[in-house]
Amino acid sequence: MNLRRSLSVLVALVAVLTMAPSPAHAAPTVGGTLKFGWRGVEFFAASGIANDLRGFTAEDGTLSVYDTGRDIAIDPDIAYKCTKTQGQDIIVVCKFNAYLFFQLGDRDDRIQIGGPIPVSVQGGSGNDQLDANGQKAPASLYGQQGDDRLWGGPAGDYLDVGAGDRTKQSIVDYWTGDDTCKGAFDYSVGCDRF
Ligand SMILES: [Ca+2]
Ligand SMILES: [Ca+2]
Repeated sequence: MNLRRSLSVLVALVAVLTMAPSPAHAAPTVGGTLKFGWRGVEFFAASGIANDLRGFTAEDGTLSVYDTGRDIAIDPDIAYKCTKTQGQDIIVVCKFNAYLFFQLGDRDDRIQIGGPIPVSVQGGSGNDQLDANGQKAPASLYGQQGDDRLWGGPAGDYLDVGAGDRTKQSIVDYWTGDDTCKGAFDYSVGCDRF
């Protein structure tokens, strides 16, 4: 074996040895990032993701967020207030007496929110389903672009489907709160103001 051939074999061997082993389970995609901003604890979706989110709050200021089947990045500034548990879903729990805000970004997203702390959601582009049936405190839901469907909760909510095909957008609130409904829609239940 000449020197050139030996070197090429060595290079090939090093390349094989330094290749990352393929994990049994690929790391889940990151669905978005949690950070602290002027609206409270804010979730910003990563682009290109059809998010399937849950956001729950408790009386003691505990905020729990997960994006089904995905990971959530935590801004280093609030990492000391948050823990991440990895069960069937990766759940981020932050002890933070603040409002919760979600920006779902592009694609067709879904979110369910619930609890005693006010929550605000911006659906972004795509046909989104924003569900505040579990809320006790007021919800502010903005469908934004696309054809969106909103569900209010028991408090007085602000429900804005935004622009879109009014035959495909809807606002439904089966509760008694004093609800404001905005945007282009033909079908609604429980709106008190327009
Ligand atoms: Ca999204
Ligand atoms: Ca939308």
